[in-house]
Amino acid sequence: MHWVCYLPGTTQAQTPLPIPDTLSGPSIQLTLQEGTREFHPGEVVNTYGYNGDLLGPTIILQSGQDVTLNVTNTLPDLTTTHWHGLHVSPANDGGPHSLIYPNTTWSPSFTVLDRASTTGTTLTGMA
Ligand SMILES: [Cu+2]
Repeated sequence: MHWVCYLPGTTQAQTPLPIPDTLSGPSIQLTLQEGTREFHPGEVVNTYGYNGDLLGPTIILQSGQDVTLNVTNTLPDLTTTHWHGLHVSPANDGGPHSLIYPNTTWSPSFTVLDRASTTGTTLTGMA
């Protein structure tokens, strides 16, 4: 299936929208990786993504479940990942104090305390 974006006053876009995968369960693997993407025909740009060249999967967690998230950094520099919106301890939350060096894996493990919601955004950044 291809998703197509229409903008008012324009013709049909030629590039399908990327729809991220979903992941769930007690052990989740996220791999930060380099990639490329051709947003406009003939213009290939360098990208970063989780488990792909752009964006990352939607993670579905159940309140009360235990989860370990294995975040592997295959980028050429150190980075970090933060579970924006999750109720977790600082050691499991990520951010500037939890750097992930190249070719290493950060594995926070916790019980999900949050009630049902659709909020939360995973953030990453080059340090
Ligand atoms: Cu946050």
